[in-house]
Amino acid sequence: HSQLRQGAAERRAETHPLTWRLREDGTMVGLEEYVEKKGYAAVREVLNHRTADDVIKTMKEANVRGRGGAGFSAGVKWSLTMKGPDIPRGYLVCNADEMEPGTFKDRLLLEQQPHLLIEGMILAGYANDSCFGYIFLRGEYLEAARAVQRALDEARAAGWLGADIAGSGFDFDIALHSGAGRYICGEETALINSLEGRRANPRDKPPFPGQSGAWGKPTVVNNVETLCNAPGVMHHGAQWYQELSGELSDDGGTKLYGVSGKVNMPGLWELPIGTPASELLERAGGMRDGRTLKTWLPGGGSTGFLLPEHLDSPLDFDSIGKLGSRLGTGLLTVVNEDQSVLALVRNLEQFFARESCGWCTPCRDGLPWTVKLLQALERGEGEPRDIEMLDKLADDLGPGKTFCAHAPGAAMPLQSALKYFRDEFERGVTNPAGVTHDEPMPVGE
Ligand code: L3W
Repeated sequence: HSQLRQGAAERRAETHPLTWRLREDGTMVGLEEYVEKKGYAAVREVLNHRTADDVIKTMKEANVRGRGGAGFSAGVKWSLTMKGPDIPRGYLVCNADEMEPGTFKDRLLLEQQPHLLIEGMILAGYANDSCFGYIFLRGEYLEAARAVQRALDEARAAGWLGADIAGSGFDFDIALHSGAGRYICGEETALINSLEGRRANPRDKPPFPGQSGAWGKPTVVNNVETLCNAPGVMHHGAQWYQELSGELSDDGGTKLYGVSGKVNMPGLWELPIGTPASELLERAGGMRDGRTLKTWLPGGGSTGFLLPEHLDSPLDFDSIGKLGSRLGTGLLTVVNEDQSVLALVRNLEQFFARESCGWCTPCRDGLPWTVKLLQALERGEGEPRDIEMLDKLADDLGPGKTFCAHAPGAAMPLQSALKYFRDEFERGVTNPAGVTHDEPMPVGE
């Protein structure tokens, strides 16, 4: 298996050298090097010789699933975008507002492979008949902003952006828009509001952005890593992409996986999607200083805790979903035996409470309440009813009760911690009188 995985990653590098393989020295791949490695060849070919429907069909066949965390098929999303002679042309938006706790994959792609992203955006723009593209970048990503801006200038000067790209008659350009550092702006409809200059509250769906998005026009929002898949798929075809993951997963392609926590070598690796978590942990050099793994989050703070016994599971959307968690961003947060899951969950819920836009009641009021109860348990001042209340809150924050996935995301680590580490919560109950924590909790404390 190990050989197979290695082989697939190598094959990608050999057959499509413009691959996003990240560099040891962290430098950016400039235009000259990118073009030397067949960069923008897919754009020239597709824009001149293939139809938008053909691009969408190929993306569907390749089964490129959204790498922002939800795993929705990119090809299906593109096929659902409203387009046609009577429909106004809309926008293609790259969601580069990476702020998920424990997640740092898009930053490295943006810093090192901005031309790959631009090429992916041109292809996506063409497939969706978009008139203009935006890269919505997390405000704190200054190095990424420099790299992306340089690449946009290079691409424009070379005729890969602007009017009549590669003599095809297709006009498309891209602007970089830096956000102001709010997690909720990563939610696609909040992002659209923010882009329009409005307050970043999520919108109710449907209508999905593909029907009515930025300025009421059809808008496709895709994650950085998702868009970086398009040039390879269009250059080599769906089958090539499928073979990269081979028997490991029904999902096609590779995935950027990462590990953080007390391991010997925290980092980021591009591996075939479906690689088991155990192999990733091995690549990270195992636990540091003889520590024992207690639990792990598979893909950011809005996913559910899993146990060491789940390590052999393939890291793909369906396999992790079957375990009651979500693949999310695929960057593992590793927790060792000396760490308190209760404290970790309190920290995450504090983050989610602070980052809530406040639009929906369960999220606005439920998250600070959750933090208050967790803090009381942490201090050892919990009341007997607190754990029951946390169970109820986790349920009330769950899917279907809010406009967006912020509260359901926050519920996942809480619910799974209550399931697997209930003893830690129970140890915090020492206040049978129950009068200490009825005052309101200041959010963001
Ligand atoms: C057309 C339909 N489009 C769904 C589209 C939808 C969206 C995509 C996924 O949350 C999660 C969240 C975070 N017609 C459609 C349709 N779509 N049905 O598919 O939609 P959905 O609702 O499954 O998820 P979402 O609202 O996009 C994403 C979690 O990801 N998360 C956060 C990651 C944050 C980062 C970051 O900081 N960069 O990645 C990580 O797991 O909690 O649960 O485009 O329009 N019928």
